[in-house]
Amino acid sequence: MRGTRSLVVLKLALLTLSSAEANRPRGVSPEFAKYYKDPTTFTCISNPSVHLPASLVNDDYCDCPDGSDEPGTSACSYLSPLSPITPPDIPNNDNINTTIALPGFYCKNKGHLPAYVPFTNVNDGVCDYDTCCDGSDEWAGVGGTKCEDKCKEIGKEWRKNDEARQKALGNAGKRRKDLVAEAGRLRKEVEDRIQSLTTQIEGSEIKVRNLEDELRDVERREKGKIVRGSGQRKTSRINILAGLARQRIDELRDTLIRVRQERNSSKDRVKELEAILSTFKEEYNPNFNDEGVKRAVRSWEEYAARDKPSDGDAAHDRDLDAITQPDKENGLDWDEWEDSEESLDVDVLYKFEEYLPVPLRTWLDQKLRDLRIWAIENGMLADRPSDSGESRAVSDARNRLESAQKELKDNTDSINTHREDLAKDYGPDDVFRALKGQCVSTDSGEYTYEICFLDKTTQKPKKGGGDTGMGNFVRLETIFVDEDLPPDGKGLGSGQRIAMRHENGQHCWNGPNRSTTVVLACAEKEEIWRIVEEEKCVYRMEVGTPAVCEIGGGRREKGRDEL
Ligand code: MAN
Repeated sequence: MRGTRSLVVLKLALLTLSSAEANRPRGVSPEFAKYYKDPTTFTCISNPSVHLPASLVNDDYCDCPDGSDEPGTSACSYLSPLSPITPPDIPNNDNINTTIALPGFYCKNKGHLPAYVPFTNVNDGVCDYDTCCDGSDEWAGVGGTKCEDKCKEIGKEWRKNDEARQKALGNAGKRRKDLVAEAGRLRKEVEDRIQSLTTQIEGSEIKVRNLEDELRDVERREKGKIVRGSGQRKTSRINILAGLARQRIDELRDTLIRVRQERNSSKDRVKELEAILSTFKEEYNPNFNDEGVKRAVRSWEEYAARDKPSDGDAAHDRDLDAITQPDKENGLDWDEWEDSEESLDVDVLYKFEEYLPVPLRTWLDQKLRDLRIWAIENGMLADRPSDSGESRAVSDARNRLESAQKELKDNTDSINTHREDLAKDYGPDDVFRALKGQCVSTDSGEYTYEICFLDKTTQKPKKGGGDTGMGNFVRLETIFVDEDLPPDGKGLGSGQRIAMRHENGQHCWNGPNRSTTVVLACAEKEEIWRIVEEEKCVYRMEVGTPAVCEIGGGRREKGRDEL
């Protein structure tokens, strides 16, 4: 069989033939029957000024410039064929005479779908069953060719496959609906997040403004505090005492730990020696009259008979364990005592206030602070020297402000990212949003290839070794493809297709950065069909997905509506 190469096939509704149509000349379709009605004269379809006797129709000689007098032979097949897909828009223009007026030889294909066969295939000695299942294209029996009518079985098989295709298409359509619904849900999630971030940002902005005010106030208030002497932070006697005590206790603890370790190791040695001596006593031979040995055994027996000191007091040991724990675990926080500022802000200047009634004391206190601030701000009094570091109150207020500012920045960054995401092209109905980050892979040659949708394509060597980036997703494109659809339907077919462009993959030695165009077509599920390295490090992946069904991914076999 000649396959689907350059065959002209039209899917037509089964028409009830009128008797006039039944009598039309060989190779004429119902669509063109009207031009062949006159039993005496034939007028060339595209060249109406040329009239011929009707007997010259199908006489195997090309008389009309548009070949319309030979609908059932190959006599005019040297003329340029009409576009197989565009329906014939026949121009009434005698100058256009090199294009054939008819789409091809019409096979009725009873029991299957009628179709046109190119005129070059008529009586060429080959049965074109894939388009002309009734074998009528070989009516002359050239070289003894006989093409029996196979439309019944071919039609049956086609209908079976068509049913499966329709079912697959139905499933794919359902899957696409689910994907669109999921994409809608994800979009809504982003919109909701933007909404809540907007509210949070408003709150954060107010918080930052308040904390800025607070910091200013605290700084101002702190300036009002009179600083002793040079202004350097002074350490009180209690702080010094706490520091010394801590140092001393640390020394004692370290010593205790060391002494316990030494004691334990001595205990172990004594045990070992006792074991040696008791074995010695058991095993020595008393028949040898060695005075030295006998004396030693006696001494050992006396030693062993004496009261042994108890083998350590477990409770005492536990106490020692507890004592040697860090002070914090014993409830003693030295930092508290060493850093205590309790007495720092008490200034001699204020001491007399203690003898005043409270309201008066408060008023006076405020006045003194204001006076001090005024003096500092007007250069009459020195501010806290910068090397004094800021007070805890100021640094606390600054920390609060900084963390609110950070929260505001994080929320602003996040809202911007979400807004950019909403503006991105996720394809028709936003459908690819639902596939984002989903990965599929397949083996091809020495590699496994992977696509993670809207993310990247990767080449992974099967024999181990590092993965190679084949490009990161940059945009969606629309491209035109024109390919034969394989029998299993896993291919691009012909027509406009959505493609995903991936660029800036790993650099190719002596070549460009790797890039991949992923061309999509309708399928029941996501799957990679084919990978081709079109040029060095320039890849093309053919991928099926329900996401593109019904929207320019529905596959059309060359000249035939497939889905
Ligand atoms: C690797 C693979 C190939 C590529 C060469 C180029 O082997 O990425 O696809 O052609 O590198 O050097």
